[in-house]
Amino acid sequence: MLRAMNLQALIFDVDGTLADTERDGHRVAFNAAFAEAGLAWHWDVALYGELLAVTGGKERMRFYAERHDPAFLARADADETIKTLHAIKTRHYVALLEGGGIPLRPGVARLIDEARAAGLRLAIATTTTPENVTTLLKASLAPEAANWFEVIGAGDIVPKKKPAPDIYHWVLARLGLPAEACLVLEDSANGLRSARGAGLPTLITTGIYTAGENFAGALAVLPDLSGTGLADIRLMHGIKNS
Ligand code: XBP
Ligand code: MG
Repeated sequence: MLRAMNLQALIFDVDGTLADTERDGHRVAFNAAFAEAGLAWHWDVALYGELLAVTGGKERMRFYAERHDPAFLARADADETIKTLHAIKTRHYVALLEGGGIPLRPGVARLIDEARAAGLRLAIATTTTPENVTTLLKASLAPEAANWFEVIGAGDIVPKKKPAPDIYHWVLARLGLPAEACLVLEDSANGLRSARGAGLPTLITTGIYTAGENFAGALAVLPDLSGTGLADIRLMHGIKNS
């Protein structure tokens, strides 16, 4: 059956979707922050994959401490320390991005160019810190690229992060569009749950950490966007799968 509403906006997740930021970006920055703060925590590649079950850097540190360092959470200043660690982590992460450390995934820049040329509206919905988003766009897409996105929903702007649908509801309200007029690009089961929870048609490009996850309810599941352009995306959007 054909979807009644034309495609009017693309909404992008950031981590894992625009770029493979987790293993060689966020993880490295977390470890640099732990070392700088003199904390004996170290997140290797496999452990970090487990910790990705929880979105949001502050929430992820708390989740780790609950399992591996409960004494840390018993301290009266635990919340403050997590905030401080997160600020240090963001500084390291932004520096890494500014050094051109994380390229965009294949096909992402081309799709954004095509969408802009076609007059589609662009938005972002992510759990990561706003500064991380604008720095990635600037360093890896174009100096003015943050201005191409009409709405950027990021970080603590909503209290409940993905897989809750709140960030997508927030972005949709600001776009002033019904969910059916948009298409979301996500890389994870948490992201898919969040987008589908807001009724949004969602295309998945799997990443290094998310390839084995359950993507039931997605329009399609692709390894990346290298062979997929706006015409393909319009087709996917036009076909109702529910
Ligand atoms: C991304 C995340 C983020 C980053 C860390 O999830 O979980 O928390 O790992 O960013 P999604 P901060 O792609 O589903 O939005 O440390 O800035 O929170
Ligand atoms: Mg993601």
